[in-house]
Amino acid sequence: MSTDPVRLIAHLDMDAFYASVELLRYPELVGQAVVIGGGRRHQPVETVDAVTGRTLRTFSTLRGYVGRGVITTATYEARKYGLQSAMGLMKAASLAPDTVLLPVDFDAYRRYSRLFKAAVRAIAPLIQDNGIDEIYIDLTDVHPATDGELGEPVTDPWWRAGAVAQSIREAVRAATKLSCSIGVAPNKLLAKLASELDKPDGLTLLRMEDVPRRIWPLPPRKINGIGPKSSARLEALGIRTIGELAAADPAWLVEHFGRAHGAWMHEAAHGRDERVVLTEMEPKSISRETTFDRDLSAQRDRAELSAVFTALCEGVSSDLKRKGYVGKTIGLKLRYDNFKTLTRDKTIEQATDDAAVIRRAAGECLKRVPLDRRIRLLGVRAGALFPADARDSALRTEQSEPSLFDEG
Ligand code: DCP
Ligand code: MG
Repeated sequence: MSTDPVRLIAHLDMDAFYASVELLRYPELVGQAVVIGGGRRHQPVETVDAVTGRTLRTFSTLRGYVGRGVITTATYEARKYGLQSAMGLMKAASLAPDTVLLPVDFDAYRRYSRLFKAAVRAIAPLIQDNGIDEIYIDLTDVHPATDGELGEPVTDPWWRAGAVAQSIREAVRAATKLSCSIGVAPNKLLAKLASELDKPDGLTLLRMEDVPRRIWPLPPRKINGIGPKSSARLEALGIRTIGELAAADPAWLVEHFGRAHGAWMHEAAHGRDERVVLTEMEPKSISRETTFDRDLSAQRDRAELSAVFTALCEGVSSDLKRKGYVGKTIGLKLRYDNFKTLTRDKTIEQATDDAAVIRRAAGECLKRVPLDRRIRLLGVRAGALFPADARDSALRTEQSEPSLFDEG
């Protein structure tokens, strides 16, 4: 028996993600077959009813579609007709011509992606970003906000993980009005398989002992890492389920698929996976500084100092924009010719990535330091960072609801 402590890893995947985001702004389409994949010409046409003053929308359908577009995703209603991601729109039109077709709006999907990830992070900070609509979450050391029903601390780690996963689902829904599916398992491989088992809006706990019953009947291609080629190859060799793969002789697999892939497939089929959740830390600050070739005097070299100062602020601004952050504190760093170093910070009203705003705030910091010695180094820093998208959506949410689509 293994004495390794059990890890509890969750995989969260949003349900029919692009389509669900679109349905938030077109609620009249809820319950209908809808695919996302059109271009601008498939934008719904809005007319105002002269009598009632109500806005009516006319939607494009797949009927008569000619072109090379593909489906990015389909609502679950559309999936009943066999429509699915990556299918050509012309083929989809031949299967279900009355399906509504909407254009893609990646900016909206990215905003919702940021929102749901921030909601999860507030509950469980150890997150691995795994694409626009999915993340891995390490729940091993996360405790639910409340204890058991009788108030006693809960010791069963699976109960705990289930409670935390449930609160994550609720937080995602509160932040986005969207549903997701979560699988909780001892590792990433099984968690990803588990999140699909009860989609949509599912929560599945998958213990190691559940693998034969719930995982082994599935086709091998469900395993992340067994692509169409390996899958076809396995099928040709007579292996149609993960269970059959698990029962196959590892040496025989190695013979057909090479040492690394063959051995890995054997482990995967048994639900074994040691990979850790790779969290990416957000940067705490972004800064630029420069050491002058010769020490500068604030009085005599004023023009040169000022030009360098402005360039540093512009550098910080472009770094922020490139990385997609805004900062709420602007800092100044000064080193004198005697190597004494000073810093000053200013918190600004609204987080920014704008060079002129940074320059103004840093200029105010500069007024708060003595300038009677020569200066050896000058630096500008933006701190208290957060993603620029989060600021945008927070601002919009304050104004009105539903607000994520109201772009200026
Ligand atoms: N996507 C895409 N092209 C693909 C697959 C997916 O553009 N071939 C986009 C659209 C999806 C999003 O990525 O909405 C997430 O992919 P998923 O595989 O998670 O699919 P969905 O979230 O749409 O559906 P599900 O409920 O099955 O997760
Ligand atoms: Mg999804």
